[in-house]
Amino acid sequence: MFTRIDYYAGDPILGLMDKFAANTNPRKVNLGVGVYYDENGKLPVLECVKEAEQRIANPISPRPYLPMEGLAGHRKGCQELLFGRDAQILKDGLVATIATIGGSGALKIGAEFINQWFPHAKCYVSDPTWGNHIAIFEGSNVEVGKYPYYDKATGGIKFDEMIAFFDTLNKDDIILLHPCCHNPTGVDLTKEQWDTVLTVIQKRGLIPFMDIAYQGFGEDMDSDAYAIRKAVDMGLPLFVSNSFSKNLSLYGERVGGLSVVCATADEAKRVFGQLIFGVRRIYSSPPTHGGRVVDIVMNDEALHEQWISEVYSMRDRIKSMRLKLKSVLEAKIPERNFDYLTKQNGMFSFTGLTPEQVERLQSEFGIYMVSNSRLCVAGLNTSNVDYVANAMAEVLKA
Ligand code: KET
Repeated sequence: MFTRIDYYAGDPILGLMDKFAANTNPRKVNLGVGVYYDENGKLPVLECVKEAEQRIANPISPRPYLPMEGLAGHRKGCQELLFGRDAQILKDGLVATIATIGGSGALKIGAEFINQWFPHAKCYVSDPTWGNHIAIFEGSNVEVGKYPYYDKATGGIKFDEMIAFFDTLNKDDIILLHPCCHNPTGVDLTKEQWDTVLTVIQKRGLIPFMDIAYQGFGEDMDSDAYAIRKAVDMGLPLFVSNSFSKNLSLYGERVGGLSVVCATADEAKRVFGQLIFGVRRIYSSPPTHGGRVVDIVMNDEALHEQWISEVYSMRDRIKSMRLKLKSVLEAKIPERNFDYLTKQNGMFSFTGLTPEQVERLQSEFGIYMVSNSRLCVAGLNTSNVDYVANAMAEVLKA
């Protein structure tokens, strides 16, 4: 019956975790998946999360079905983080927000909505992008195309080409954007460039879909949301998927949100209804635990403040690792330019290593990065950064 079923080649990012676990090299380093490890190489539990967990556990509370849209406090937390606490659109009821199963769940519900209500729209993603963007939209029968983005030659952005490309697209086409900490390149648009991008989007009647999975890891919570808030100021329709996997270190709890900014409160009500109907027919309603943690941390003033400072210390540690990696590589290979390491933002660095060099790092040194040369800087620490830098220098010089 099932012999005609294709074998699955495995996921290029998540598959690395199994390979890493199976490697017996005591010096092995995991720089594959986008996960933040602390200075001791451990996955942290944030202090604000520990406190929220204590409150949830004392007393242990029942587990009812949540509403299809998730907890009100989780949704409010997403909205205030993305649009700002005092945003007028929130007061006016223009935003339909649901709690989702991670950022991935938000993308999936958004893709299903687009397929149903904008069946002729194509979705354009940056070249390159997070591979699952393409899989999720295609999996919802939305046709996916690529727009010019990363410029290999300069390590910057093909900005003029990108703008010219947007200027050829059709009304209602979806433009998937990374508001901060672009995955996989770490190369972000400047504020001025965002303004230009959003102006073309507005002029051609395109719909921005902003996927923000690293808010707080770039500059700060507000600056990282610049593109989102600018689109709102310009009165654009807008989809935003957000993830708490990284900035709350809650990967396995699968918490995120999907927000759709509408022109009127009535539109927002219609969209909200269709989003929760989408949830109902895919997984019915979200789980309780992660939503409760998000609700507590986002809505308790003191815990929220503590959370922000914890995110910023993760951000700063990543930045210090960028500097350290750069200085060792520069000393080893003075003729090569490693400025990209400190110019790029967020968890990732696009190193430009060839697939063969990435493979050598894996087999000879037990160092895992994605085959497209993406290195997760958040997996480095003072104990392994020299080892990684030396290994990189060795494969680069060969
Ligand atoms: N969007 C982006 C841009 C992203 O990098 C990830 C995860 C997600 C959404 C998904 O978020 P989640 O809340 O986990 O559903 N990226 C890392 C993990 C992965 O591939 O799933 C990564 O790129 O390594």
